[in-house]
Amino acid sequence: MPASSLLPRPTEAHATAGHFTLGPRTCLRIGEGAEPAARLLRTLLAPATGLPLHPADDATVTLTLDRTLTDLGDEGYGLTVAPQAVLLRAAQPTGLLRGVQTIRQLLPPPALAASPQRGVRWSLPCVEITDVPRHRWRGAMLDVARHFQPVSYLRRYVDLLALHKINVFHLHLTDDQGWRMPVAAYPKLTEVGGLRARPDGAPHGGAYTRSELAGLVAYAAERGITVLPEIEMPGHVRAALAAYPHLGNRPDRALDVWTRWGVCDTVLGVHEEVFDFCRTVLEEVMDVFPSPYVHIGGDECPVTEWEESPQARACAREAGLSGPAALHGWFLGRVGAFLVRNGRRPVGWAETGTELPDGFTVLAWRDPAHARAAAARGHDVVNAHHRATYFDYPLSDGPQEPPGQPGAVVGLRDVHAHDPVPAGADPDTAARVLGAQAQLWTEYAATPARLEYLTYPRLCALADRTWSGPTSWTDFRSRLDRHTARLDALEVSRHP
Ligand code: TNX
Repeated sequence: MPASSLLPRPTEAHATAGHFTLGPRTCLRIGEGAEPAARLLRTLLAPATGLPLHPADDATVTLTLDRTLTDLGDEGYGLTVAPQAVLLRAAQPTGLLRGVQTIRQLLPPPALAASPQRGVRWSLPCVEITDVPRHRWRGAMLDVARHFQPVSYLRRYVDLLALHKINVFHLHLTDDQGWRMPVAAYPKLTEVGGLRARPDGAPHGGAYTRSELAGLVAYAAERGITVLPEIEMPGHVRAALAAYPHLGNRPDRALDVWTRWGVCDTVLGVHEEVFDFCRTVLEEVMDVFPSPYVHIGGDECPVTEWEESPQARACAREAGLSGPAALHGWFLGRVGAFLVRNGRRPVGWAETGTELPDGFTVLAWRDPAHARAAAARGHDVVNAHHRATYFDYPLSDGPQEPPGQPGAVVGLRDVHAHDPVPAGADPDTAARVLGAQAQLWTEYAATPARLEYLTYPRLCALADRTWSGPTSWTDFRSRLDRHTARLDALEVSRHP
């Protein structure tokens, strides 16, 4: 496939004459530090091509690190394909992993298939590419709390993210309707909180094992992707309260794992047992997930229970707060400080852009003004504006759309036009915008086929915008038309 079909679009690509063809005798020259990239290239190409790509010192395909190429940053790479040789270079190992995905896209689409493909010439067009991402946070969130997905599917999800050079896989692990991460000290979180009754009595449930999650983290790391874990607090915790009612505001009350969608009134209490719980859970999360960032939710937390609780009101008074509503920021500040003491950076959802404590990285979802406000206060910001990045919203309001999240439509064009830097941002504010991320909430999406239908091709547009910066709609469309052959080879579902 020509370089003009690459998605995301590389920073610079100059096509030259001729082809390089990979065959059974093609070998790899693997520089120091390039072993992970060589392994990934083999892993990705083996199923369809059967090519062994053995190592050899006089090989025609070279993968090498050159730490002096600092302009390439952590993720950039240079790729030269000439008739007799291929050279992939980067300053850092992750850059080589990105370049491997480009090599894969330059091959004919059957190279991406999961089964042996016969009679295909594995040729790459000659080209000179220098490629550096525009934004350093290019994320995709998957909500496995509302509908559980097996870890095998999460691995496929990661594979598809890697193809698009997405680098953050945000796993929404807990919510009112389900708790999916095991915590040794609190076994009922998954035993009780992992299972909910449906209104019709048919149960829905599931939880990961620790080793499945650790395996997923390693799998993602081999593809240059960080798994960002999210544990919701102090709201969106009904599943945890069903398991451990004493963590709430009314310990005498038995609650079920929530069977409805929306914002639930029941939230964590504010007492020391709750902070013990949060620390214990997050210690286990940090053990399993090496991500420098840990997400602790913070969204949609009604304060009615705190207002009605003498204990919460007293806590607010003792902390010198204006009232129970201020416990939200105070709570997140305490837990955030715990993460910071452990060398991690807390992340939270912004409701207004001004309510998260200092030091939080903010996912601004409701309004571009919130992204601006958060950045102006000194927060690092990831733009997750719902009207461009909520892939649970329908793609169109056409009759062919299955019933889904009621809300605004997010069309492919909306995603493509989504600038991570909000309009009107001054240069200081713009510098604090790390990038953008897609959200797939799963109230109305239970099956892998539906998840993929909602994710692609919209994620292609988000990947293009965050890696390449602005591209023209016509250019994007023509690349996407050819990229579709790759998605087809990977059997990405295009029907709900
Ligand atoms: C709002 S955005 C939520 C989620 C829902 C989503 C549905 C955010 C941080 N919270 O709990 O699933 O809307 O679109």
